[in-house]
Amino acid sequence: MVDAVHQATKRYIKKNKFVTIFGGEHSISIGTIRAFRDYYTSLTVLQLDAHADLRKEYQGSKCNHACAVYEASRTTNLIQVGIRSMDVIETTVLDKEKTYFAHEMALDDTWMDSAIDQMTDNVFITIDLDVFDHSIMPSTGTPSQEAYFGMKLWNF
Ligand SMILES: [Mn+2]
Repeated sequence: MVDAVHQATKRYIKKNKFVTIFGGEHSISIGTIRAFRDYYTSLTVLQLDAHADLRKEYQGSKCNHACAVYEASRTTNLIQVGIRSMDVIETTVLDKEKTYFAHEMALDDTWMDSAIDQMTDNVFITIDLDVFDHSIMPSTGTPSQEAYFGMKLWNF
């Protein structure tokens, strides 16, 4: 599936389309990011997500949604925003300088300028809807508690 998504995404980039992809879950980003990396040097991946998704492998697969940006963390300029959940193993991969945790974002909005300053000219944005507060987005596959990010983003 990852390879098929990779090839299909490349086809549309080649046609000069503005490629937007909707996945049933986050593993769709693995092949998509590969395709953008094929075309853009110094690619930034901006990930909006409650979860770090930095596991090298999960439940016997490197293509699990829990691994969605592991490869990107090795091959692109990955910036993670809204993170509030991860496994301890992911802290060995996570770049604290480029990770904006929800509980810190709620108290200090300088993260926005800081994140923008870290971006290159070519930015691929991936949004996991569980980054939003449950009150806005209640039916995600792996909901994460703590409502700070949604509250701050939407000024509730
Ligand atoms: Mn998530």
